[in-house]
Amino acid sequence: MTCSRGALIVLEGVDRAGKTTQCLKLVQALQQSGREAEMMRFPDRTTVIGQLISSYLMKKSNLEDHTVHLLFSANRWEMVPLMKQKLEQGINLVVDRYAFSGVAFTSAKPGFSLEWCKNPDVGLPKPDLVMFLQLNPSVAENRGEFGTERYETSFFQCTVHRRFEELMEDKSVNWRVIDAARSIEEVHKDIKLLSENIINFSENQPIGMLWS
Ligand code: DGP
Ligand code: NA
Ligand code: NA
Repeated sequence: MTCSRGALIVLEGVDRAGKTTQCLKLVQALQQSGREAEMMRFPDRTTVIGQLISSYLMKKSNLEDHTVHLLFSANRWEMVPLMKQKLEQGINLVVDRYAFSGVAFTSAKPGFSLEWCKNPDVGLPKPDLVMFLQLNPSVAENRGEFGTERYETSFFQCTVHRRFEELMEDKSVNWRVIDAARSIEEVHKDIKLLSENIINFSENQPIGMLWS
């Protein structure tokens, strides 16, 4: 008998803040405490749209900036039916990046306003909780060499960080800032507690619509 929905929990942050590690640990912890939980990530490089994005990120292809923004958004929209189905089945979804990365990364490019960037993602399932893994971009840089993908430069990441800060001023989204400069276990403890609380809080609430 499933009478309560799962929570939509998103982890955001600049590259190398530890999002993927923390998503995996959270899913594992929730499952160990007897809850249903699954991880998703965006971009999801496995779909046809995701493969276009992946090739762009690996610099194997060039795409016009507006076009690639819309592809990232489409890559989220194409997963919406599955996301809703899982949430309604009572499965908690832990998502590595979402529309906030979408806006922060594109609006870090010259000539792109926050408003324009948000538009294609308006109406996506609204996360019940968005945890921003806060890490100074220069500290992130010290965690090892950047990879060779597009966007992996310190200048670009600093601009992305500022865009995230602008997005976090929007109080219609349930943001929590997590100090990601601490150990993996310390960060995990905070994330787990916040997640358990929101799962209990959301189970009888309808799923909201992002930015609308
Ligand atoms: P990841 O697979 O998490 O390492 O993400 C790949 C890169 O793509 C990373 O630099 C962040 C960036 N990114 C993630 N989502 C979006 C998006 O929606 N739009 C843009 N422009 N970039 C994104
Ligand atoms: Na990356
Ligand atoms: Na990651």
